[in-house]
Amino acid sequence: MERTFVMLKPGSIQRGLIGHIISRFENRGLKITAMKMLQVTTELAERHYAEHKEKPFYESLVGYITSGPVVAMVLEGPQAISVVRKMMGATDPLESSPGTIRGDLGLFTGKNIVHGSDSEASAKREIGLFFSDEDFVSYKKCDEEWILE
Ligand code: IDP
Ligand code: MG
Repeated sequence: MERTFVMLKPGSIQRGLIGHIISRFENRGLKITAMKMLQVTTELAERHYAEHKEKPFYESLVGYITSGPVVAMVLEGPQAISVVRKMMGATDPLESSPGTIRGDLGLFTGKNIVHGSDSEASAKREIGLFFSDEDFVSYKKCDEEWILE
């Protein structure tokens, strides 16, 4: 099974959308294997968004992600990385289809309310930034036989 890193950005928490967004992933059949709420430090934000360091929006991006608590999690499932990216929708909520998380729950790119890894390499790197081995719980969900083939 593939693992991906998902982060509910500060707007999700402030707007009371934690449960709603997590429900979408649960309802899809993805399995949560690690999860925590935390305040992202500037140092962690800079490492997480290192690829965007030269972009004009970098400072506001780091400012937003450190502006309040986030909920970070690892989701597991078949092709979890692309499944989550499709569920999130486009980076710009105005370009995201209705039915996607970003398309249903926001209007501005700088405040799109969820992050998901964009590749296997990013997933591995981002999971490593936020979680250590002991944060993972290994368990079987009783609905797996009704979801997985
Ligand atoms: P992604 O989150 O869909 O992978 P990235 O290009 O990796 O998109 O950008 C990371 C985050 O930076 C986006 O989710 C968004 O919050 C923010 N961002 C990207 N492009 C812009 C922009 O043009 N203006 C403001 N914020 C942006
Ligand atoms: Mg990205």
